[in-house]
Amino acid sequence: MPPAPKPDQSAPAQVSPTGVPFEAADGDRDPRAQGGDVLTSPNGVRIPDTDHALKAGRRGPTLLEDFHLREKISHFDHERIPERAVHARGAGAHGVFTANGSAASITRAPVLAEKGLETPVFVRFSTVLGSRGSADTARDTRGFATKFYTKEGTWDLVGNNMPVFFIQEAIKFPDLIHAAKPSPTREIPQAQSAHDSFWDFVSLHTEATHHSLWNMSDRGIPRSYRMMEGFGVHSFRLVNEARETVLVQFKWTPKLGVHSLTWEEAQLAMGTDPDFHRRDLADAIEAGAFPEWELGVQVFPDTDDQMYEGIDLLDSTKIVPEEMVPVQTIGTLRLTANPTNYFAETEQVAYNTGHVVPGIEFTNDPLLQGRNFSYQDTQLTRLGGPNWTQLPINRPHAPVNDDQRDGFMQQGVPTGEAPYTPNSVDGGVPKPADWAEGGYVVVPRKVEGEVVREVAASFEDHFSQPAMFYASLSDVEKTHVVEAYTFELGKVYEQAIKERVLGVLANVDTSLAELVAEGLGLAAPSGSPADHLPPSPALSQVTGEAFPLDGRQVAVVAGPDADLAGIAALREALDAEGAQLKVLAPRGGVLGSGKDQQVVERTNVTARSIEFDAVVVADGAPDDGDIKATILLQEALRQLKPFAAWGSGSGVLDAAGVSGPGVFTGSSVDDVVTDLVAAMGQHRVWERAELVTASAV
Ligand code: HDD
Repeated sequence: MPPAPKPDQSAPAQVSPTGVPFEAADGDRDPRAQGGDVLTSPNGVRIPDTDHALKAGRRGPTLLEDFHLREKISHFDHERIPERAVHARGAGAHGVFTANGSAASITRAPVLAEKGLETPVFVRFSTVLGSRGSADTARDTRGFATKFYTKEGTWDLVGNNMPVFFIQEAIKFPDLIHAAKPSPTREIPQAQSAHDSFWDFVSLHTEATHHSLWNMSDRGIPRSYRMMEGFGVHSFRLVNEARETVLVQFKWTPKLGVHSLTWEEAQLAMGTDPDFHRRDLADAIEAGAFPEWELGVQVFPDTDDQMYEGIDLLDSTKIVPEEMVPVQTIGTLRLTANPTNYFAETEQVAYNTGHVVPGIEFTNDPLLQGRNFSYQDTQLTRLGGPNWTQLPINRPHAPVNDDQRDGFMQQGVPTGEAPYTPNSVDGGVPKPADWAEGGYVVVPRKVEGEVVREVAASFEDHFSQPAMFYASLSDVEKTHVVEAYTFELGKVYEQAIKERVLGVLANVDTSLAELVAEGLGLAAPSGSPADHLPPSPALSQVTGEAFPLDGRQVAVVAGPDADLAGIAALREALDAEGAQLKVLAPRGGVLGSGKDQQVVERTNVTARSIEFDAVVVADGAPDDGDIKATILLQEALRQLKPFAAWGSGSGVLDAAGVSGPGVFTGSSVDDVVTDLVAAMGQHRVWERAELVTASAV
């Protein structure tokens, strides 16, 4: 028998059986996924008929021999994989991260440090609690997970749109999720925290108070994935070329600002457009309105105690206010392409906090340490085995030569005789890499202490930070927090749980506890609100800053007699701002003819207020009091949306009772469009908030 050929070490470590290198993750089509124009079996055999089974006679029994029938149905039977235990509902997109070079002094990771370096990414946004088919706009934390395909290996930054987490230690995660997921008896409610066991858990684990405040704030119901911040939550350790270390916390800041839905909008969307966020993201990318975020870091000295000005940097229920330590921008993320196939990309993408690259290390945060075990472990079940990093969306863009072999769904055809290191049989490769060769060499750090099941005393402060958060909100945001608690606790059956939550709130803010108690018809408990740091303006979403309108939606109420030239002019003006105009009329079809002709995109039957960021009424729009049109206008009024009307359109607004701040009228489009655009840049007409009844929002 001839000796086995020596492996060619210059060849890619893994090639498919067809010889196609496994580098297709950035979009090259893998011929095994889909190739040629002819229908085939999974085996590649051309199929003449996929609608009729092979039978013994036209009316006779079906034959087991029909391999196409068997394979077609059997594959279908196995099409579903387990959904994620949490974050099951999500939407993803491809993009690019570009470093600006300013992190060069603190990390050796080129993805963050090398000025102008472009790294491909795949980002997945998600809700936490709902099942895969649940509605996007449930009140919940949003996941913001980014896979950086760096040349040094894959780095996963698996964050949320809130900078703090429910719990301080990973060991509590199963309890938290058991309490937050639907009840084990009736399996309700779906995608909701408004139930007994959730509030039971968070009131018994008061470390959850800070996160609950964020969840009950407007952050729990984002307007769009494109308008959310993202946070790495934990402190990470960055290491530079000189092996000096700092601690950092990562933050994504959206270029479009941080904006939310109202609770009424969120609830309506759950019924009328459960895919609201998924659609918004895909539509914006398809329209070329590529969402962007700046990646920033707060940098802290890597001291022995890992505290900053009394704030424990290892406690994931705490933040360091940006006014104390500013966020420094180190790069930009741009999402530029929708997935080609939802399952292959968004469903099969698998993140792992344990995936880091040289220059990025962990801290002792007990939440992070537990996560580093959990993510790898969960993929073994969810994706069926240890080879999940070989799936196209998960494949590293760095060469892989890992001595790992076999396992379910092995897709590579590894070469060589010696899958162990060191070896002499395969020419001594693969061989370990030291620091100079880019090896992941951990910078030594001192650890000492007794083996205990305890946490540091600083972990016991559960109220000062939620108190700071609440104090930092504007009045309208505080009102929303009160309403959210009142709604959620109103759905709780056990009086004792409601009272316990009120007792917790009394340690945060007296008026918050009193207002929620009043809404529930319960006595306000006495408490002692915690001392806290000064309010942090960075925590409020109502800033007065004007943001771009990319991907914003505007309805123009029209009809057969509407001023079509005016609508065309409005569309042009909004296009220039990146916003999209949708014509809304009593019936479908086309309005007018010639160059000003307008296609009706929504009718009074198919449209709902939640779809639009502003509503305009055209001159000549019907003022027949259609109840659906009136409801849309009145909802938009309560939702604090800007309005405009020209010509007779203002009469339609009057008839629906729409007036006051943020309602712009004139005789032509030119008269109103500047004010409309300016008001939309503020997201909502906040001055109207006090004029609409609290019960409506
Ligand atoms: Fe987690 C998924 C974010 C704590 C265990 N988590 C998951 C996803 C995000 C987060 C965004 C979805 C990833 C995707 O889109 O596929 N998780 C967080 C954040 C945490 C956190 C920001 C705290 C700072 N997670 C956490 C703990 C544990 C887990 C403490 C377990 C001890 N998380 C999981 C998981 C998931 C997951 C069960 C489900 C699907 C998956 O991992 O891939 O392993």
